[in-house]
Amino acid sequence: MSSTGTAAAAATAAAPGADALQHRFEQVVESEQRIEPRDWMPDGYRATLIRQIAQHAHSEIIGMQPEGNWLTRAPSLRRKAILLAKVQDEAGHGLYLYSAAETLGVDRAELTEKLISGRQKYSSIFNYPTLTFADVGVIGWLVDGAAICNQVPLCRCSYGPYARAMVRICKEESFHQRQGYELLMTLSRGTESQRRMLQDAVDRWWWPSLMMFGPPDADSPNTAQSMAWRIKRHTNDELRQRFVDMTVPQAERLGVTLPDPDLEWNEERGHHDFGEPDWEELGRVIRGQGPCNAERIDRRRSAHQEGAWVREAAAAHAAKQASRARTTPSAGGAA
Ligand code: BYC
Repeated sequence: MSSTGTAAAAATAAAPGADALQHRFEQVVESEQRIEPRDWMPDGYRATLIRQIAQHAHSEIIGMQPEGNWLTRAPSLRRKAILLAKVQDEAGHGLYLYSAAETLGVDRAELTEKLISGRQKYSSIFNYPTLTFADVGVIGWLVDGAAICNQVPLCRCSYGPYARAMVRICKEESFHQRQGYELLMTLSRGTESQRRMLQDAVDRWWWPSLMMFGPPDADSPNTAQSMAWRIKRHTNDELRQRFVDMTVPQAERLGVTLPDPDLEWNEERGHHDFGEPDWEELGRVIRGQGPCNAERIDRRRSAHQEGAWVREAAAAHAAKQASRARTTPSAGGAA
C-alpha cells in the first residue's frame, strides 16, 4: 500500500475517536467550562486563538510606542512616574499574552518574527501619532476605555489561559483608563489653551477609537465562528455601541464635544445613534498604510535587534543553570 493509502486508512480508523473528541470539545464549550492546553481542540479553534492572541500581544507591545513618545517630555515628575508605570504595565500585558499563545504550541520568537515581517497584525489604533500631552490622557480615556469594553468579555473566553490572562489585564486597564480621565479632568479645569488641546486630542482620537472594535458585523469574517466557539462573546458592533453609550456621559462631564454630528440619544432603542466610521481608512491602516505604520514597525524591529544580546545572555544563563541542576545533587537528595 502507498504511504498515502496508509495515512488514509489510519485516518479512517481514527475517525470514531475524532468524533468523540469533537463531541467532548463542544460539550466543554457549551457548558461554560474552559478548554485547557492539553485538551484536544479543532485546528481552526487553535489557529483562531493564535491569530487573535498574537495580534493582541503585538498590540500591547507596539502600543507602548505612542505614549512612550512622551516619557521624556512629561510635564511633571508625577505625570512621568504615572506614565512610566503604565507603559511598563503594557509590556507586562504583552508578556502574559505571548505566554498564553505559547500554550497553543507557537513560539514567541516566531510570533515576533511574523510581526516585524508584516505577516501578523496589531491594532490599527497605534498607527496614529501622539502630537500633544493631551493625547496621553485621551489614549487612557478612549483607547483603554475601548480596550476594556472589548476585553472584559474575553475574561469569559472558552480558552483557559487567555481568559485568565485577561482577568489580570482588565484590572490594570481600568487603572489606565482612570489615569487618563484624571489627566483630562485636570486639563479641562486649566487654561483656555489647555482646553483647546484637550478638544483637539478628542477630535483626532474619537473615530480611530471606534475602529478598534473591528469592521462592521456584516464585513467581519471571523465573528460568527469565534462566537460559536465562545472566544468572542459579543459582535464588533455590539461592543462599539456599548463603548459609545458608556463614553457620552463621560464626555459631558469633561466638557468636550465628541466630533460626530449624528451622535444623539435614541429613546426607542435605548442607545445612542452615531455616525459611520470611515471603514476605508480602517482598511488602509490595517494594510499598513496608516500615518505611523512604517515608523512603528521600524522601531519594533530595531528594538528587537538591539535586544539580541539580552536574549543570548538569558539563554546562556538558563543553559548554565539547567546543567548545574543536572550535575549538583538537590538539597532533598543529599539529605
Ligand atoms: N486593527 O473578522 P474580524 C490595548 C482584523 S491593546 C487591526 O472582525 P476578529 C492597549 C482582524 O484581525 C488592545 N486589525 O476579526 C495597549 C481580522 O484579520 P485577519 C488590543 C483588525 O478577530 C497599549 C480582520 O481584520 N485589543 O488595549 O473576529 C496601550 C477581520 O476582522 C482590527 C485586542 O487585540 C483593528 N482594529 O475581531 C493602550 C483585543 N479589527 O482575519 C491600550 C483582542 C479587525 O485578516 N482582539 N482587524 O487575520 C479582538 O477582540 C478581535 O480580534 C477584534 C477583531 C475585535 C480586534
